[in-house]
Amino acid sequence: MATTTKKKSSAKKAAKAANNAVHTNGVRMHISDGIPPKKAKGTFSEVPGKYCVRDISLADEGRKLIQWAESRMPVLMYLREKYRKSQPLKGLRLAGSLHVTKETAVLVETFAALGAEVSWSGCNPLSTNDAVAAALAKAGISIFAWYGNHEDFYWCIERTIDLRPNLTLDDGCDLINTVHEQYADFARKEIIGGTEETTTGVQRLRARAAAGKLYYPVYAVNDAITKWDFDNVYGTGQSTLDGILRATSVMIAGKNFVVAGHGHCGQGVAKRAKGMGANVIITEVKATAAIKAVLEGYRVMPMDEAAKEGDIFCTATGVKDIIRKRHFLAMKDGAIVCNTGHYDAEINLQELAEITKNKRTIRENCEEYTLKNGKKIFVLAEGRLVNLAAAEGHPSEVMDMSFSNQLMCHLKLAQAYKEGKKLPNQVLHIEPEQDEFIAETKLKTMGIAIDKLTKEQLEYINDYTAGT
Ligand code: RBV
Repeated sequence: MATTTKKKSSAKKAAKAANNAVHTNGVRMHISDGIPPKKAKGTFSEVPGKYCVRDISLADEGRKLIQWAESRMPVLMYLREKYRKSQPLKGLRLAGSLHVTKETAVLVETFAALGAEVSWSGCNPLSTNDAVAAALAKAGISIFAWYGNHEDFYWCIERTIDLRPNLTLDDGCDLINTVHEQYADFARKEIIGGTEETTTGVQRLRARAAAGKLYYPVYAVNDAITKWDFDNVYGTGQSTLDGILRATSVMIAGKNFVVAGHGHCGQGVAKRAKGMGANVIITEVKATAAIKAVLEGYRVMPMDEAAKEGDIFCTATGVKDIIRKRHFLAMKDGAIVCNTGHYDAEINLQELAEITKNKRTIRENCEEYTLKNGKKIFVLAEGRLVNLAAAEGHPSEVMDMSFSNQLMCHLKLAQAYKEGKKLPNQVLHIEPEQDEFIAETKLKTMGIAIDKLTKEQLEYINDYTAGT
């Protein structure tokens, strides 16, 4: 008896040791104590410690999608070829948590082509393209992601941390938060730096840095001009309308389209809704953003008023409880409600449930709530980002610039590390030269030439004595 127990415990110890082994000879170095089981039932394609995706047989389908995206992401592909030979990321391990889309796959494979060992998870339960995830797994990327991952969201993130990353890439701070809250010592000692993709994530990061709780430097990729001025506006504008149409197929023209928030994302959604003939109504809390909306020709009013008028509602604020019980109660019968902000906190679905007598799925990503007052309200994609959950996220062409910024920031982190430079544990800004380079390269790939200032013009703009 005693011997068996001993045997069992030494076998357990050996398994643990194997799990904790250094990451050489293909043996993974787990920092968690073994691999805990995931909660989701059902069939998966899984190699413990290597990948867990929905169905590896979708890989060929996913590969074609990735190739399609590659052909529309010329700046990122140019950078891939430029650095392929010198392998600037060799010896580094990068963990990422960002929507598993065809565009993200191009970024992931670029990191791998430049020498990094990559592990990846999604950053939203509903944004993984299972075919793309399968293609990445088949190509040897360590990936833990599937569509509809509600139960094991953090399990997947933890599996990417098993790689003991030196670099992290976030969209919404879930990976950074996990590393900081659960592996603080590891974060302080072993992680060189990271990047953050989105507005809400950068807000979270700033709060963390202000509290003195940021343990490594992180580039705010979102704040690059070639990111927020394009991805947030044109990317969100197109993909959000795309998501609403795929989930509903309703006519946009003639509808009262309420956009909550007139920041970059809200501006994009409003522009495209207006372009399709909607009457746009904006709700805001910021006076300057509200004036901008007025001058764009939109009506601006509080949500309590807009709730009565809207046919379609889309939140884009990054703030919670934008649409709540009293708003639902005031809405017209048949109103459509969705969100395009990073988190699903903008529409209070708990309060909606409290006043609902019946709920059913009407079509993919479209749920009908029949209220106790008899009216029906339709919620898209469970209040999660409708552009990624119901459509494919932003188009490749615009992600080309966002992800080139991601790559260039990681190259900077790697270079600083190799040169022995210690960057401050702060939220780092993107240098203007990076934006210039990405914008110029993008223009070149579009075959568009622009003018150059002459020497005289340069002197003129720098001459403080010049007048009338
Ligand atoms: N986003 N990624 C995609 N196609 O891969 N689409 C949108 C894609 C990112 C975008 O950069 C935004 O900041 C973030 O998703 C919101 O989570």
